[in-house]
This record gives sequence, structure tokens and C-alpha cells, in this order.
Amino acid sequence: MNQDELKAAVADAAIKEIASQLEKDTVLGIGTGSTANLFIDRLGPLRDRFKGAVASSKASAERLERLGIEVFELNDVGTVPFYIDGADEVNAHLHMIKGGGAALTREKIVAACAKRFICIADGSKYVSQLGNFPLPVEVIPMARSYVARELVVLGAEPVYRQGVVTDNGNQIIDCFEFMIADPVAMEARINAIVGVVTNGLFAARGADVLLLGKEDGVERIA
Ligand code: ABF
Repeated sequence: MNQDELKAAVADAAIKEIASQLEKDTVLGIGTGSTANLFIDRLGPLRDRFKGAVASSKASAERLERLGIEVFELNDVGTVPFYIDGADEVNAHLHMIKGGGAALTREKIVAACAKRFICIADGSKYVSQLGNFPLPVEVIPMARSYVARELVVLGAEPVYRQGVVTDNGNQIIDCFEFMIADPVAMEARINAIVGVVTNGLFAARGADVLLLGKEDGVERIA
């Protein structure tokens, strides 16, 4: 199977994971990216079995709406029973690096409001140590240079992601050459830098379930 087929397999598995628990008043939390898109596409035919969704990006909200799924504001919903999203890297503790698509802040907010975070990923995303994928950090634009200097102190090689403006009007710095030994501590350390909005480490609140697409099938890790 190629990578796209593995992504499709985990999207199918996520549908199976939640389908029996959909109720008329269920509002799902939905992530962003190509794997999340495959999941959204599979939700379309089920749209009459649940109320709607909260999306972590404008792109996902538009995709949901095109399929006839109502999109709600998180503030009007409170909690969601499930948040289903992909990852750029995930480890055995279900800590993740996310935000390659620049939607990390909204992803982290919806994940915080979810009872269960279901991560869907093809096998290439599974790593023994996080950090080979450059860690994204969303920053307030006027703080970008200051935050970059602080990230150098932490050992990263920060690179400004030119031309990208997040859904929140902010900018992204990617941290290269930055292997992360303690994801929970590093997530907190980076968030403490003034001007940082969020970083792409999802460790304090990792996933609850990982559906990992492998050659021999989808492995469920919880
Ligand atoms: C989102 O989409 C992000 O947090 C992550 O950056 C990305 C994964 O993308 P894909 O599913 O396209 O590999 O989940």
C-alpha cells in the first residue's frame, strides 16, 4: 500500500471507531490535513446520524459544509466527545508534533475540549523520538525575532515560514535540528516564551487512541 492508501485505511478505521457512538446531538471535533480530509469525506454519508462538527481550520470547515455537515463555533458547543486529527509525528506515548499545515493553535484548542483524541496516521509518522519533523511555533508577528532568538537558546535552528499567515493572523517559525527528549517539558518551556501563541508539541494533552496505518493493517494503540 502507498501512503495515500494507508491514510485511507486509518480514515476508515476512525469511522468504525466512532460510528456506533454517534447520537443525534453529537458534535464532533475535526482536524486538518490530508488524512483528516479523508475522514471528513467518509463522514458525509453519515451526516444524518449526528448533529455536526467543530473544525480546527477554515479549510476543514468548508469541506464539512460542502458535504452538508453543519459546522458550529466551539464556544457554542463546549465539549466534543471525539477529536479526530492527523499528526506529523507521533511516538509510543501518543505525544505528537502537529502543525505542518499551520493549524496548530486551533487544533490544540479543539483537542483540549475533547473527551477523546483519536489520532489517525500512516506508519511513516510513527517515531521513537519526536523532532525530525521541524516543530512549528505560532507567534505574534511583532515577537517573531525575539522568539526565534529564544528558540536558539533552547537548541533549535528556527526558520521563519515565509508567506504563511495562520487562521489567527499570526506567523509560524519552524524549529529544525531539534530532537526532543522530554516533550511535556519542552511544550511548556516554549509556551512560556513571550509572544508564543502555541507550539506544535501535543504532549501535555496527547492522543488517547492512535490508529496507525501499516502494511499489515491498522494498528490500534491506546
Ligand atoms: C494536521 O495535519 C496537522 O497537525 C499536521 O500538521 C497535519 C498532518 O497532515 P497529513 O494528514 O496531511 O499528513 O493534522
